[in-house]
Amino acid sequence: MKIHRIIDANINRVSEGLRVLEDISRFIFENKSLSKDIREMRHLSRKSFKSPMLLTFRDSQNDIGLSISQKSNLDNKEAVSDLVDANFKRVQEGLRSIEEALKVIGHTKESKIYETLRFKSYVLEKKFYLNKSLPNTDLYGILCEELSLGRSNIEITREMIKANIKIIQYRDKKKSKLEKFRDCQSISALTKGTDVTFIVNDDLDIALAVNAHGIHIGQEDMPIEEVKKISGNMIIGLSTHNKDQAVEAFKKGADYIGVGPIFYTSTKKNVESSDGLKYLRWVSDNIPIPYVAIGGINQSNIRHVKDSGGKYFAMISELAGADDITEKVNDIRQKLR
Ligand code: TZP
Ligand code: MG
Repeated sequence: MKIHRIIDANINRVSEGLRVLEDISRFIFENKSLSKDIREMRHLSRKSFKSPMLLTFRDSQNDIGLSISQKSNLDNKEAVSDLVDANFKRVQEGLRSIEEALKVIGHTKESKIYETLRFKSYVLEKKFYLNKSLPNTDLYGILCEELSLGRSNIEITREMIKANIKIIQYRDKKKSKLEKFRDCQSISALTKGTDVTFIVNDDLDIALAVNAHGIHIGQEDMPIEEVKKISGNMIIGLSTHNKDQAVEAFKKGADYIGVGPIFYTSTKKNVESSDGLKYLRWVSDNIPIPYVAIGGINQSNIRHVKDSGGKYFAMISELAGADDITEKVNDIRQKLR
C-alpha cells in the first residue's frame, strides 16, 4: 500500500537525521552519553516496525520530493546549531508521520512506540541544548595574573577548581598571543575531564586551538553572527551594558550575556557605564538566557546583586586577589545562602 511508502520514507528520514545528530555529539561535542542515547534511538526507530511491504512500495527514483529539494536553497546551514535544530525537526516530524501512518493500517502498538520515541527526542533536544549552556552554578571566576599576588594563572586555576568554582574564564590583556596560548593549553588540560567549564576571553583562535568550552566576546569584538560561523559547538558569551545590547545579544543567539559593570571597578580599563543593579533587575525580568553579573562584585555586596536577580556572579579581583581562594569562596557562598 502507498501508506507503507510514507512509513518507509520516514523511517529513513528519522534514522538519517539521528545519524547526523549522533555524529555531531560524537565528533564535535565529544559527548559519550549523548551519542549513546542517540544511537539507541536510531536503532529503535529502524527496528520498531518491520515489514516486507516497506521495500516493496519504495520508489525513490520517482519521488517528486527529490527534484524539489535539489533546486531549493531554503535549507542552507550556517552553523552547527542550525544543523542540530534542523535535524531534530526532521526526526520529530518524521516520527509523527510514522505514528499517524501506522494507525491507519491498524498497527496501534507500533504507533505508540514511535510516539514514545518522539517524546524521547524532545528530551534529547534539551540535552543537546544544555550541552551548550553554562553549568548550574553561582560563581564565575575570571583570571588575572597581575592581581594574583604573585601566583600564575595556572596556580589560580588549580585553586579555583579546588574551591569548587565551576566556570573559569581566561582573561589577559597584556600577554603575547604565544603566552596566552600556552596558558590556555595548560588550563584546558586542567579542566578536561572535570565538570568545570573553561571559557576564553577575546581570542577565538586560542579558544578553538585548545578546545575550550566557550568564548567570551565584547561589543567591540567580531560580530557574534560571524563568531557563530566558526565557533562550532562552543558556548558564546557576549558582554552587554544596556537593554538594547541585551536584546540584540539574545536575538543573535548568544548563549549567555555579561551584565555590567554592576559597581565601580578599577580592574577593567576604559570600563563602560551601565545602570548597574537596575539594569541587572531588568535583564532578570526580561531576558530568557543566562546572564552573568560583573564589575566590582565582592563578598560584602554580592547579596545585593543576588537580591536584584543575580544568578551568576563574575569576579576578578575578589577571587584572584584572595590569599586563600577556598576560604573566600566559602565565605561568599555563605552570603548567598
Ligand atoms: N567587564 C565589566 S567589569 C569587568 C569586566 C571584565 C571587570 C570586573 O573585575 P572586578 O575585579 O571583579 O571588578
Ligand atoms: Mg573582549
